[in-house]
Amino acid sequence: DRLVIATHNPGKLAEMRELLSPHGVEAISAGELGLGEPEETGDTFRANAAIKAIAAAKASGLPSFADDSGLVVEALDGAPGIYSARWAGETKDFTAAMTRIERLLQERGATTSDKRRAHFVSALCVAWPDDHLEEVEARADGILVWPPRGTAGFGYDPAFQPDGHTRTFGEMTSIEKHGLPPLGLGLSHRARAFVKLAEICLD
Ligand code: ITT
Repeated sequence: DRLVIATHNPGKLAEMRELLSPHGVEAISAGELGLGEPEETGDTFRANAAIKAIAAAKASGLPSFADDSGLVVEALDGAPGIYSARWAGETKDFTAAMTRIERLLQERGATTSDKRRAHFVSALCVAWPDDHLEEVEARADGILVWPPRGTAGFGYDPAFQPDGHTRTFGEMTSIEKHGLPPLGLGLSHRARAFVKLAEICLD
């Protein structure tokens, strides 16, 4: 079975490959196939995941797997949300994006952890060339810490400490971030969404 992973984000690609690896599918990335990036015009994570998966399935003729994800900060009315990648700008400066979030939290007096709640969302979509679609979504809840800690992972990982843990995603190995055995299945939003998807269509 060949599957296209429809992302141009290297951090995400690495995680999606790891999550797929026990399922015996040969995964090729959108970059390796030279596929372009469709414009993400949806107003939900789910809609943008479908846009990316459908575009890759049409362009490649292969089943295609996309993730649309982001960080939802409760005290900021859900920002940056579906704009999480765009907040880092063309230069993908996530230090600047994390600093901007922290400044906004300070302006709102969000100093205690109950006011610093946030969650990551991952919407996953698999699209087949015959137009069949499967879609799932999951979240991981936690708090935002300042300053950011750790250099693992990507994006906003150093600022996010999941509930029940004392380390940020940036301080975890990818195995720990996924919550894979021996630590239990499904810690990150992406790993949790993946568990749902695997139940539907991967085995
Ligand atoms: P593709 O569309 O090519 O997949 P992208 O980076 O543009 O790549 P999104 O539009 O889904 O992807 O943006 C999601 C952003 O949310 C991503 O760039 C990260 O900054 C952030 N994000 C999502 N999942 C994350 C995670 O597990 N850890 C840290 N940040 C994450």
